[in-house]
Amino acid sequence: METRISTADKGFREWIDGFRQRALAKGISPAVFDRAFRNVAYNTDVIRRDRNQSEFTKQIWEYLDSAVSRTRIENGRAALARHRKLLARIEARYGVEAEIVTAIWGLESAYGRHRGNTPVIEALATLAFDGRRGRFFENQLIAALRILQAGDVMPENMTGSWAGAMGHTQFIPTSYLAYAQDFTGDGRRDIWSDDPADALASAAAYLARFGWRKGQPWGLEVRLPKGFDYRLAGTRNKKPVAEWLALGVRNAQGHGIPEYGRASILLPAGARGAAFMIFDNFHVIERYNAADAYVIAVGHLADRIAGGKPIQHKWPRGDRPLRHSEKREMQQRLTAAGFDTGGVDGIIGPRTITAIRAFQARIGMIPDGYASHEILKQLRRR
Ligand SMILES: [Ca+2]
Repeated sequence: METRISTADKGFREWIDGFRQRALAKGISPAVFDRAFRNVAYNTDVIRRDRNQSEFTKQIWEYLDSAVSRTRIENGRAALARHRKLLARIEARYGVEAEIVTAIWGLESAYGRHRGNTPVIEALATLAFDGRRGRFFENQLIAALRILQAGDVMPENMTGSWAGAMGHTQFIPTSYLAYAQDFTGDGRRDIWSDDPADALASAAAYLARFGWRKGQPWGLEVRLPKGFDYRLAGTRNKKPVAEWLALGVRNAQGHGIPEYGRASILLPAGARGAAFMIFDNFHVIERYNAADAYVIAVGHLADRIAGGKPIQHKWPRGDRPLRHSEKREMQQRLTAAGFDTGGVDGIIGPRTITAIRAFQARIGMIPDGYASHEILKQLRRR
């Protein structure tokens, strides 16, 4: 064990020497580099966490239970009240609602409580050396060194998650360089310190840059009419609200919906779970994190902080997630049955969803395109 660690450490030292040349060639000064790497060692904890990312993804309801828990809603209301003036000024400057900025803050760091205390240079260097996504992490490491060179933060204060996401709103270094704001006007873009002003402004600037439209919801829960054509669901099919209303779609209380713009219908757990009408702002939040569950959590948390209602529809809580191997098997069986999934990679993308829908339609199931155990069972029977 000791030998293995020292071998990794020796390799890591050699890698740093090589990387130093590449960093200097990209304009990092020797003094900044050497100061930043003064106490850096191969971080086995970072590697352990990188390898431990679970094969199972959480089901959306499990994720929402924790992401939009009672505690997070209450803490969000308190955070919004505590920083009302700041958030109002941020909303006025960037055009992003205070509740949305607060919700991102809540999900990224529990309103600043968990900003991460891993040294960012060490974490990124370890991940870049390790090689799994090495190029990505080396780019992040160069960006982190540029931040130090600009004097925004001292190396010892540049902390974050094990994967290098930093501060109140967990910016990775390249996003920081492109979008971070000095809202306080002291000449530093400080997303690390207790004062969240720069970090919250940075999150708002990021959403504004990707086209956030103030006044448009991220989405809202809807009721679908009996006999709804589930092939209309999915982000590729956008219609004005009026057209959805004409098809019988209503809000969760059974009423009409204002014309907020073009929208699509999202069924994150298939026809048996909640349905949402989502707008362009949904896709803006995706730029922060592309997972549907994350975007719904941000939007729904913002709604709850503002006093909105819980999600009304029940989730199919008995369903356990499909394993990666089961998703591959589903794709293999769909392909063998003549429904093209565009390959077998264990990822349920648009072509697999289209294939599932075609298969569901063939056997008389609701064509919601949802990859469930029932689909796999039906495929195995064939
Ligand atoms: Ca500042």
